[in-house]
Amino acid sequence: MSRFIKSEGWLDWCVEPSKPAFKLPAGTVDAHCHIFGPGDSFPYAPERKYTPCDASKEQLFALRDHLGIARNVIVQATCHGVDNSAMLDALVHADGRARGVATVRRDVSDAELERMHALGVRGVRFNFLKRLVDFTPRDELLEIAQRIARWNWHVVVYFEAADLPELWDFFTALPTPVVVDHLGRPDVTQPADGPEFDRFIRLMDEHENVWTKLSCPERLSVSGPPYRDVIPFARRVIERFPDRVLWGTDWPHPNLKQHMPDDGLLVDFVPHIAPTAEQQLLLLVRNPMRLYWPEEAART
Ligand code: 0GY
Repeated sequence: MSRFIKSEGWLDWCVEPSKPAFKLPAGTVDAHCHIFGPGDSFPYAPERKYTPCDASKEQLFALRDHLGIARNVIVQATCHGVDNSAMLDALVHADGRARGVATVRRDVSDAELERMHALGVRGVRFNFLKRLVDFTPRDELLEIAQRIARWNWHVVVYFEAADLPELWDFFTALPTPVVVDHLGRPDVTQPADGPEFDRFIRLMDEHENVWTKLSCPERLSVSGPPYRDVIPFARRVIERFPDRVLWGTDWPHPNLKQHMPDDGLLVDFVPHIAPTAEQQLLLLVRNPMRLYWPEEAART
């Protein structure tokens, strides 16, 4: 029995996902997933906003193999705060098949950044969702971004579409590649060619260092599975920026309220957003390799 009690209404990840009908290309990278604990080995942070069910590295690697994924990018989950040990432990045990995105504060030492780089961390995440994190001053974030640029890391940003105007100047001042989580979380009840999503497209148009993840249809969708209402948004982005998009499962899907997706069906969603073989190769293999394993990408 874990000493941690899950948040009320918590939905656990799907234990028996289906085998996808869509065959992922060889070398596919799941560029957005998390590890939760297990809490007894890697305790959840006191300042966390939710307490999840456990989701261990072994369970993540089993899902990877079941779905036909080759590699993972493990993004530090907010329930672990700035203690990156569960994520780093997963990198250590991944046989080189995982990279990480950490959460740090300005007091992180250069020695710690160096250590994390050696273990496979290639980015930091800045989170702007009030339900997930407390506010961090922009000057602190900018200082972190300037320091991590030295290791050729990038910044992953998570925000809601309605907050983009206020965050625009900060994002466009960042000196690194900037990877936007989950298509910038558009309101999919608005048109994909409407003013709100136009603003996001303009961000990517005007700033060639901005990338995005075509992830989380299950989180963005209002109509529910099979998430058809998300398709026009993802298609608009991949058609315009085919070499700056990533894909990820978002396993173990924190904080979903209505349903838990079958991860096999999330794989089967890929050809709906990336219909051509060329788009699939860029989205699933070439782009994430360029960002997370550039030394290998250069050889292929
Ligand atoms: C996601 C989305 C969420 C949570 C986190 O680190 C996290 O806690 O990222 C969310 O609740 O929307 O990307 O997994």
